[in-house]
Amino acid sequence: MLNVLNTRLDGRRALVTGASSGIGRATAQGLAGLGCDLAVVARRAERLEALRRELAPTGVQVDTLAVDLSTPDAIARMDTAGFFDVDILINNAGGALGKDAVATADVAEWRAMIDVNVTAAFLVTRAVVPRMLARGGGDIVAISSIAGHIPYEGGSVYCATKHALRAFCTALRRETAGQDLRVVQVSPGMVDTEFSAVRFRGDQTAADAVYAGMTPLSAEDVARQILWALLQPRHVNLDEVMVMASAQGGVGKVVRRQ
Ligand code: 8X3
Repeated sequence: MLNVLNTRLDGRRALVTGASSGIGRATAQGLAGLGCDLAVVARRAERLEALRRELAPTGVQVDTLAVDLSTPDAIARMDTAGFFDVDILINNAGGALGKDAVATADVAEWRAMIDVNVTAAFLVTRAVVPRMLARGGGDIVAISSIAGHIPYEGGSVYCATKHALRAFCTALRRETAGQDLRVVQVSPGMVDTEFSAVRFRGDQTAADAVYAGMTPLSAEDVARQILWALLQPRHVNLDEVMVMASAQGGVGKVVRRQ
């Protein structure tokens, strides 16, 4: 008889970047519910503190560090805080800025996306992997996007960052195969988080229009995929998960209610 997975993550510790909202926050909540201790990172200290208070009843240890991953000392600060000594990394921080064509895009926004979506994700992984290998294994989960599979107009650099993350994770997966280090990529489509409000620079009307007339994924929907991958037996590596709302048939293909 095949049973659904019924395991927990007691005694393990996860580093979650971008944990103050959206997919990162929902994943942190889910991990805590499974008994996993947390090291959570985000820019907004008050949000991290609220998360820590919210998770107190679970009894797990929640260590918080307010840090902007695009700053030069971010990695050193995380190292000093002991945030790289973990069994699980949820590489979630990142986002899209703008939806402009290459000809008119804001170069500062390009740099900001590359700094967090690419450079910080790579550096955090670089810091964690040797420690995981020394401990005998671990799990790296990268929150990518369908934009990492299919580029679209107005998303040149955002899509490029997610393609870069995907290439990096695929190479890491090949390098560490057989060492009990699982590398999982989760690529969501449309998720109703702060993603679009940030992309449209706080224009909530434009952000709401993205999800008008359809039911997008929630942050919890994506977190569930992450937890599912982590709860697999250790010999099972769920390499890539692409997840979209049922109303989204692919990039740019959305069926909206009339
Ligand atoms: C989020 C999905 O389609 O806006 O990464 O790029 S999309």
